[in-house]
Amino acid sequence: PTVAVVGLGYIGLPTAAILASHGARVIGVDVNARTVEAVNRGEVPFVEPDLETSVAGAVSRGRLTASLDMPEADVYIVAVPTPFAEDYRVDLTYIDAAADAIAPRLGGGELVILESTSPPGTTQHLADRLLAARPDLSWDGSGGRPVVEFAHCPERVLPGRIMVELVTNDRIVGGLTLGAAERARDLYETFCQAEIPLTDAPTAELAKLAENAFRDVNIAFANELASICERVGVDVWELIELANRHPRVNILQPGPGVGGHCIAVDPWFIVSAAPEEARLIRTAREINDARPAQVVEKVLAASDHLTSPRIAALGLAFKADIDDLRESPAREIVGMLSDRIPGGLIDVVEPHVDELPSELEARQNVALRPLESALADADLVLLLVDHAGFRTVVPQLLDSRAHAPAVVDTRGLWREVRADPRSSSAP
Ligand code: SAJ
Repeated sequence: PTVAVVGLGYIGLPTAAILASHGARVIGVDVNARTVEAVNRGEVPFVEPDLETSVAGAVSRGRLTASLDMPEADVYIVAVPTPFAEDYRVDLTYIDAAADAIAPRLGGGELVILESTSPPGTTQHLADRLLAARPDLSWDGSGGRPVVEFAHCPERVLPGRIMVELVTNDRIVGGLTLGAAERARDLYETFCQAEIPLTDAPTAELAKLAENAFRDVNIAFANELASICERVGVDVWELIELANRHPRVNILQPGPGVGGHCIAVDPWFIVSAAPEEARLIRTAREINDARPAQVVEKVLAASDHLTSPRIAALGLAFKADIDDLRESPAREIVGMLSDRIPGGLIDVVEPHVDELPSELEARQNVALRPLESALADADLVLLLVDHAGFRTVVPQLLDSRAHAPAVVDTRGLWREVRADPRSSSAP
């Protein structure tokens, strides 16, 4: 089939590449001309292991092209952002724009798949909008199949492991009709080696949100334990390691907060769909959102004996070994520290980016620096992201210094460093 993948971001581009390498002819559509040009050169505009090889191969074999214009296709996969608006309700602007661009291209018989993470009812909303624009293609309900079919097939891949998890993760498919679900399953089966259970669209929508809310609640539990441990003087990392020796206990890791564009966002879609009922899910969000400010207080306490402290802030990405800065707690912490310590300096070390995001770049007391020189000048070392490159290198570099700086390790990466009485564990 010819598949149009609408939105060439972290999900759309890997999906386009993997479909193209499994027999489909794929046209990737994006509103960003630089993205379209990069893909047509076989390049990838962000860091994701093995993605570039896959894209370059599909482009060179003529299976994958990118375009600013919506093509005619047999299947449309919508993988556009679903951010939230001010009141935590979903912002459907991008989905609506995709629907409006697809509508004039339809000839009848197409399958439209929504992959974007969405609140219950969004697939129906997409169908309603498309068919309102094309009443000639609406199903009159008089038996047979609707002319255009709709399904929700939420992505659930982990950034950093996308090309593996596209193949190995089970995939939920929810159709507005059974026929739509079956057609979507047949397409995903071309590359997905795991199981693909079928359900209805609202169940698939809520299942995806529940998965990310589950993780958020469990991270909030770990973060709450970290605060409790701090209060009673217990090492939270050791505590979790010991508790997890129980065969039915698996506590996640505390940290500086929850970032990324999924786990920090999706639970709110559940809260806004059922505000009275979603009490635990809302509280978990609030606990995780409170973490960055707690880290800032901890850093201030550890540096209050210094008039103009120089801080090496290690990591800006939202988690280890990726270059994605979206909703990153590290970024928020650096911004808050810059406000709270106007006389100090914050040297940010982020080996995965070449420049600071604009809101940090604009600040006089924040700079992007190489690891070695940032550590050499630091009064305080603040570990924000557990990038592999920081694990052993930083303790070695710190050991080589005549005067050891204070250490605030928000990820528990350097347990051996914390043997130093001036250093401290997670806040
Ligand atoms: N984090 C912790 N402690 C932990 C685990 C994570 O503080 O023990 C933090 C991370 O540092 C990061 C945030 O949580 O800031 C989220 O990271 P993550 O690795 O848990 O998840 P994402 O956002 O990269 O990807 C999630 C995944 N969802 C689940 O594991 C249920 C992925 O499978 C989804 O496809 C993705 O969201 C998505 O797109 O929805």
